[in-house]
Amino acid sequence: MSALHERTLVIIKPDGVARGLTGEILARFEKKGLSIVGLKIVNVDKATAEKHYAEHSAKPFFGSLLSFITGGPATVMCLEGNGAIGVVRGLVGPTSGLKAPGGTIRGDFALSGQNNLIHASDSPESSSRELALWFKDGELLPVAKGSGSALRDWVYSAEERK
Ligand code: FUP
Repeated sequence: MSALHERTLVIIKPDGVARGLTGEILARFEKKGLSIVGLKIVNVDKATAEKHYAEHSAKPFFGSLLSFITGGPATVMCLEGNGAIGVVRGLVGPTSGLKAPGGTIRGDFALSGQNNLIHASDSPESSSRELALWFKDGELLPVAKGSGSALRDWVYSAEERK
């Protein structure tokens, strides 16, 4: 896959959905020029939550993190675009809503360390693992070939699209 087609897994966590921020958050990604290539709303089950946060299983906050993420519907999506993983992490901001600077999603809408609205993959390895965990085969749009995407034709220069 070329750099323009980098994909990342993003979750609007139960606090974001319950607070009515799904549209606001989605709009930020769309306005940046990222493509939504998968999108669904789910009640997160405990087994999926445990797999998703496996790297934190030994941490003291693991139990409360699982309760939080399974506590209500979450919006799960796959975003695609040039450098999508790093770009989305930048838009999301640092983990704590208290420390995240204004202009980032967490900085603008969160005041908590745990109820921080959103998850975004932090590396290509995490993205591959997380996309396979949250989306079944066939649930994501295939990569549009050539200049098949009108969005891409305007978001990127001709050179970047080659
Ligand atoms: P991030 O990559 O910014 O989403 O953050 P981490 O992967 O380090 O942490 C995953 C989630 O654990 C965070 F979104 C919030 C939660 N967390 C806590 O609940 N307590 C803590 O002390 C640290 C993180």
